[in-house]
Amino acid sequence: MSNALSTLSNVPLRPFFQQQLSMEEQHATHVVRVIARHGDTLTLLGNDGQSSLKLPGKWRLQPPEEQPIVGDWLVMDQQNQPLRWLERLSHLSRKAAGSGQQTQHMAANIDTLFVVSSCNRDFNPSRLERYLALAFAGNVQPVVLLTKADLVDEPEPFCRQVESLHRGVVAIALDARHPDLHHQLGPWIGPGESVAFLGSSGVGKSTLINALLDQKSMATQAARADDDRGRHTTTARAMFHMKSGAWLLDTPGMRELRLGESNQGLQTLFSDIEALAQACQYRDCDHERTSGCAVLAAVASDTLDARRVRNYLKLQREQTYLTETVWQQRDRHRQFARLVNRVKIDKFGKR
Ligand SMILES: Nc1nc2c(ncn2[C@@H]2O[C@H](COP(=O)(O)OP(=O)(O)OP(=O)(O)O)[C@@H](O)[C@H]2O)c(=O)[nH]1
Ligand SMILES: [Zn+2]
Repeated sequence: MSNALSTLSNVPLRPFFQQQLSMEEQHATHVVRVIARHGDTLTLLGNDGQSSLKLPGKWRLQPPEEQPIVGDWLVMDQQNQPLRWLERLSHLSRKAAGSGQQTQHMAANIDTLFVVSSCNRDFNPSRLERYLALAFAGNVQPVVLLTKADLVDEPEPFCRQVESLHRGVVAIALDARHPDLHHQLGPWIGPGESVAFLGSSGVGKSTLINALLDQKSMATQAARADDDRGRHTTTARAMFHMKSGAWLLDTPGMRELRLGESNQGLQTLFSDIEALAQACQYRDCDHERTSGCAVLAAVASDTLDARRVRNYLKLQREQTYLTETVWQQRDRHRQFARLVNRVKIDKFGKR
């Protein structure tokens, strides 16, 4: 099965993962990476190439958050059976579109999330904040790529605006079709790095990805692999080699994400607002109408951007909505119905 395209490109395992292996394990086991998952079947890539593995019973019975996902590193014994997976460096998850409460565990061990927006029509700081929160929630470094820089006179102000959203956020304005792309993204796409792209439709994600991917690796994306019984199966991969030696994680639906359930991302992104809120007069201040609100005072004195506060409150409401249980949701709907009834009675004097 071994061929140059489908091996781990000779990049040594990162120290973060390496140090999780005992001395004994370093001799008696090997690690492989999960590069796709379809139902209970994992596609694995190791130094010997690609293989399939039916999820062992001990894992199948676990809740989804305790099962291996794309990007995980598995420790395999000498019989090629999985022992465990290594602690994750990062973990991107989202709420499944349209399915209410379900969390989808998208990818593990992504180093950089390229958040793609364009300098013109798509540019929207509130949407960018949503993506940044998602990256922070998963412990992934976000890098904002502002495409279509060639279509505006001055792309720099867009970059400054993005960088003002959160300390340390890097924004790069570029033409996605420019041959110099590899150089511009060089710091994040070195050998062994794992990256993913995220952004609205039409901003240039496919253009970027097609330029960066190793096209020969794309051709093998539906590679045939042996499953655990030696049968041949056809598997669609979710991770691809880039020309630079980095890994691209790309699954259908990966490019458009909604917020996950972790509150951590919002806390990181809006830490200044949360710090201010400590000084609000009431602990349950809604930062909208409550008197003695330190956040509103900061907006009034122009030291805090009103748009950011609005987006913070909006994303927080969304989060609350996403994480409430079915029972809490039912309760909220009932309360709302009661409120509507009361208004009707007040207004029309009848039910
Ligand atoms: N002028 C210019 N055009 C660009 C740039 N990036 C992308 N485009 C064009 O914008 C259009 C949309 O680009 P895509 O790469 O298909 O966008 P996408 O984000 O993949 O869109 P979806 O596939 O719908 O998610 C194409 O016609 C690209 O050639 C850029 O930096 N400058
Ligand atoms: Zn307040």
